[in-house]
Amino acid sequence: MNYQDQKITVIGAGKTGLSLARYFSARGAGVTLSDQRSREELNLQAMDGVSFDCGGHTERFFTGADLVVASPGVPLDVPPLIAAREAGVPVRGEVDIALKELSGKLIAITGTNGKSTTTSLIGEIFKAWGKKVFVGGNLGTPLIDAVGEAWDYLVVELSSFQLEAIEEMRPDYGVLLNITPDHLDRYPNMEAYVKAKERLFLTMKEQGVAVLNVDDSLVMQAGKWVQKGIGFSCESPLDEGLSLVGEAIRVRLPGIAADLPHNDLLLQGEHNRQNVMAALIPALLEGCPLELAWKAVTAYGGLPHRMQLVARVNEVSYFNDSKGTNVGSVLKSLSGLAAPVSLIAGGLAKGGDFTPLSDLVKDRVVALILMGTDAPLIEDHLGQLTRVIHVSSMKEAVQKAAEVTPKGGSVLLSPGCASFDMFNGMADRGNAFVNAVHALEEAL
Ligand code: UMA
Ligand code: ADP
Repeated sequence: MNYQDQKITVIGAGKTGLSLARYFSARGAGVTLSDQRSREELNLQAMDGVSFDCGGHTERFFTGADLVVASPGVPLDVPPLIAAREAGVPVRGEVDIALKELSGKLIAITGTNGKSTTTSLIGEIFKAWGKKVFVGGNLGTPLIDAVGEAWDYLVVELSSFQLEAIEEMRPDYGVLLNITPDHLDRYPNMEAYVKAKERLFLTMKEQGVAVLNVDDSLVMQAGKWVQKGIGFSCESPLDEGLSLVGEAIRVRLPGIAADLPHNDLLLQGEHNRQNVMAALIPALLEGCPLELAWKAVTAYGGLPHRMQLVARVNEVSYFNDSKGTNVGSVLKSLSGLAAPVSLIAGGLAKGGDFTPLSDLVKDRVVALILMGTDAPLIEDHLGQLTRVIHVSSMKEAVQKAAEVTPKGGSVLLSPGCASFDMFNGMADRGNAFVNAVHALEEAL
């Protein structure tokens, strides 16, 4: 694309914003990188062709630009973006900008939970098949970083935030895993969140295939936008699609009929079987040999910070599920563990309602160890069901858990919240847990 001499403002100087600024300046544009945080706080180094507008957003850089591009974490209704639109300046998202220059089949993955696992699984299958594949998006590497190379496949995790800004994307496959409440601090209500997820399909190519979780009514509602859908289900056997039948994943796709023993998978839990089924569909429809695809998914051990067994100390198992950042994911993770469990939770609840955890907490949780901004809210929703212990650090949380968890039990970090009130992201929080568990081991 030719951006020579264009005035382009990028809002948000995180990973995506920095990549966008580099991308546009390399193409001859005059770039302004704008962030509400100060340059010192952001620790921004000088960049060729890029000027900074930090510590707030100066309106003229938005109203006077030829193009404004928003980072995913910036809501599309913040005043500078409204001002740009009112001045007739186009406001775009990173994904549309990147796709203008990328070739290769596009497999886009979204859902409230399971996106990163499914995206990685699809990447593993296509790599094992010998394809040149970009794996990224919300997973961590901005899609704009894929520009400049020729890819066979682009496997892209998309958040609802990214989907909001998408207008031109034409996925060959759109995978929608599930929709449960999340990000209700950014969206006015659940309906608005569902609408953002539905955008995955609004721009689908006519020949594009939607991969749909048949067991999830909100997913199926969103699927009404598509011409061609292939389902996966844990609840009902499917004549076409992938489904769990007894101990097997039943595969029924054009020209393929097989039953695969799901006990072969390293990934544990029904939710991971859903992720595996969703991942297999695009690969098999693209012609990847079933044996090869199955070998890749059965060898896959999962990403860190998702139900990772850190250690067994004093006959208690410690699980790191720091990526459990909403109530739906805690529900799945806690369901996978037998009583007695000490649950470490808390942080920024994003408008979440914790009461759907009530039955599991009552039956399995011996101690609810709470930290962070929304600890009082979680106590309010669940505190009457079990013992509550308030802590102010991860180290203290793990020490308390070690004191109160009976032998044979588990300690689960699955916060149901974002981490940014106390940590530098979910990985930082997970690492703090892992370190605290290792410190327990060393103290033995
Ligand atoms: N900012 C402003 N003005 C505002 C709001 C924010 O200037 O009005 C600034 C902040 O001060 C900050 C910057 O915007 O400096 C952050 O931008 P960003 O949040 O888009 O951060 P990136 O580092 O670019 O990360 C984004 C995704 N972050 C979010 O969507 C919140 C990353 O997903 C993604 O990996 C990365 O792009 C690459 O694509 C993270 C995430 O938490 C993992 N995603 C959410 C989730 O999975 O639940 C959606
Ligand atoms: P995401 O990228 O959507 O946050 P991850 O694959 O990183 O999803 O998994 C995050 C957490 O969500 C996991 O630790 C697990 O607790 C839960 N989870 C994973 N897959 C699913 C699924 N298909 N349905 C519900 N919960 C899931």
